[in-house]
Order: sequence, then C-alpha cells, then structure tokens
Amino acid sequence: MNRIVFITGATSGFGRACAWRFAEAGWSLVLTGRREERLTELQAQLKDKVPVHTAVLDVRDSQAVKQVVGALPEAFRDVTCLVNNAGLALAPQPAQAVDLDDWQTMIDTNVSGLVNVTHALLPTLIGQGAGASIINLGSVAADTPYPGNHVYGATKAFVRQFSYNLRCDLLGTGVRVTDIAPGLAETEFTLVRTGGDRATHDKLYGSTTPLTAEDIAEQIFHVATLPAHVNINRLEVMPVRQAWGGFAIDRD
Ligand code: NDP
Ligand code: 8X3
Repeated sequence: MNRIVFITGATSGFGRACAWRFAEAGWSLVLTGRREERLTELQAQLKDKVPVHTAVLDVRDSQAVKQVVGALPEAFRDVTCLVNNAGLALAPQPAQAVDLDDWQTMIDTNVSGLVNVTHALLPTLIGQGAGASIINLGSVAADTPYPGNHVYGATKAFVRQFSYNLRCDLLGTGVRVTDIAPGLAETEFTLVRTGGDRATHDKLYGSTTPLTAEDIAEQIFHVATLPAHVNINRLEVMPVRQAWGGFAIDRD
C-alpha cells in the first residue's frame, strides 16, 4: 500500500501538525491551502524528510479542486488517506446579529468544500481499496448546542452524518471513513472566528489546558494507520479540563 496523504488546510493548526506527523512516519505529502507562502515554508521544512507536493487550493472552488487532483504528479497520484481538515467558524455573535455572508462562507467551506474534495478523490481512494481512509474534521459543536454556534455546529453535524452515510456506500470497497470531533484546541481557529481578536483567543485558551494541534494530529495518524479491517466511525476528543454545562433558562 502507498502511503500518500492529501491534507486540506495544511497551512495552520491541525492540518500543519498532520503534515509533520505523517512526515515523521515517512508518508508522502500533498499539502493544500490558500496561503501560498505558508505552503512554501512547510515544503522547505519537510522536503528533506519525505516527498512533498503543494498546491494552492480554495476548497470552495470545485473546478480548482478537480484541477489540483487531476494534475497530481505521478508520485503523488495514488492518495491513500484524505484528511478533510480545511474549515472555519465565523461570527460568534447570536444568529440574529450575523451577516448572511458569514453563514454562507461556513457552509461553502465546511460543507461544500469538504464534499468537493471528497468527490474528486473518491475514485482514487476506492482504487487503493483496503487500508485507504477519509478522515473528516467534525467537532463537538455538531452535538452540543451553545450560543453563537448556529451555522458552524450545523455544518459539523453535516460532516458527521456525511461520514456515516459514506461508510454505507463504501461498504465493500475497503475505504474507511472517520469523523474526528475535537473539543477545545488551541490553533488559529478562534482568531479566525473573531476576526483576529487576540484578547478573546488568550482568554479562551488561557488558565486551562486545551488540546494542541499535535494532540489531534496524533489521533488522525492513529486512525489512518490502524489495521485495514478496523474503522473508527467517530472519535470525540476533549481536553480533560473541558466538560459540558447545563441548560440556559429564560426567567421573568
Ligand atoms: P486553523 O484556523 O488553525 O486552520 C484552518 C485551516 O483551514 C487553515 O490551514 C486554512 O488555510 C484552512 N482553510 C480555511 N478555509 C479554507 C478554504 N476555503 N480553502 C482551503 N483551506 C481553507 O484551525 P484548526 O486547525 O483548528 O481547524 C481545522 C479544522 O478543525 C476545521 O475544520 C475546524 O472547524 C476543526 N475544528 C477545530 C477545533 C478547534 O478548537 N481548533 C475543534 C473542532 C474542530 P488557508 O487560510 O491558508 O486556506
Ligand atoms: C470547535 C470547537 O468548542 O469551539 O469546533 O465548538 S468549539
């Protein structure tokens, strides 16, 4: 079996940590994201360890996704693991105060983007057969309603159900599908969500012990390298210092 991983959103957070984790184990890397300079930097850091191919890619653009997958150099064509990681939350305000554009961007990225890349790589992954995997970044936000979660959590509920539904259709192909659902993890996620509010970022991750990007990359690598007959359907991971709260009640 080839060991080629295709990672979306490799320029930051979980995606970048995955690049390092898979490289450590000798996998060839296809690294994608919108920020070219970060891809170039990562390629420079990793290319002496393993073969690395980079492609600037906005997952929302289905034609660009097809083009990038279709133009993979021979040595990177037989992708065995897809890490559908590119995603974002925006607009932590209440739903009624959010711009429609922000909702649309989350849907276009977390739902349509993930679907675009999956569709483009499915024939390749099925061609690889047993041991191939699709690892989708869901979230605890798929199951836990909270204020300001509105469309973000709903996109992650889509990721969960799409992952389960794919399992049904891929039965018999050997291709595995996993929904990884992290809780609080310190990356650029909150900076993106708040439009660059460093104080909110520091407050959220400060005075506690959040997950790191490397913690999640380790779980993703573990899922991808299990024996070929084992499928983790969903893996929910939270820091020990995070748990659920109670219901909110409106009173007179
Ligand atoms: P980061 O903001 O650190 O990384 C997000 C990555 O997604 C970046 O590499 C970014 O690259 C990429 N991305 C965003 N939009 C697009 C796009 N349109 N096309 C291609 N790439 C895109 O956040 P995380 O690492 O935390 O997030 C990774 C995934 O994990 C997301 O799906 C997120 O929803 C999920 N998640 C995060 C949690 C957390 O607490 N951090 C918890 C649960 C799930 P670029 O801007 O260069 O395109
Ligand atoms: C991100 C985790 O807790 O902000 O998916 O919803 S959370």
